[in-house]
Amino acid sequence: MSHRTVFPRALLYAVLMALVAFSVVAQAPALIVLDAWTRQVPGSDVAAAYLTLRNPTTRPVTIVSIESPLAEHAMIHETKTVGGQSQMRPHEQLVISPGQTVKFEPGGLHVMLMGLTQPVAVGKSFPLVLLLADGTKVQVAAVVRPLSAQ
Ligand SMILES: [Cu+2]
Repeated sequence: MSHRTVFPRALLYAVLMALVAFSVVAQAPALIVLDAWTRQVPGSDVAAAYLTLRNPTTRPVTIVSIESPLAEHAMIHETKTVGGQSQMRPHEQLVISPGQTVKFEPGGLHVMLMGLTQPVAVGKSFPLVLLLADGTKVQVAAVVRPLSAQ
């Protein structure tokens, strides 16, 4: 067998393996995101978003950052009551254990959206992008609910 016939076969094999790898990744999401929403706060340029994260894999999943085209800056915050006072603190990295579900909800973990670039009407949604430690980006649509939503 000459070198000329071997090379294209190797290339074809590499392309096929890449396609197989891609389809495996597409079938097994690294992170399941459910029920993403935010409260509309008229006149405010900050908002908190909530969601539920589930790790369906057998490895820990680490969220390193969150972004949204709607906000100049987004980060994970945690509300804690210290000495009877409610305080918010940045929560740097969030590690979700295999099989674990983490709920962001009012009074606890939330996505802090700062510098909102445009108002979003109740009932509409906007993208939130979660960046994982392995470089994967997970995009979800967060629904805007009225100020009274719990
Ligand atoms: Cu906050």
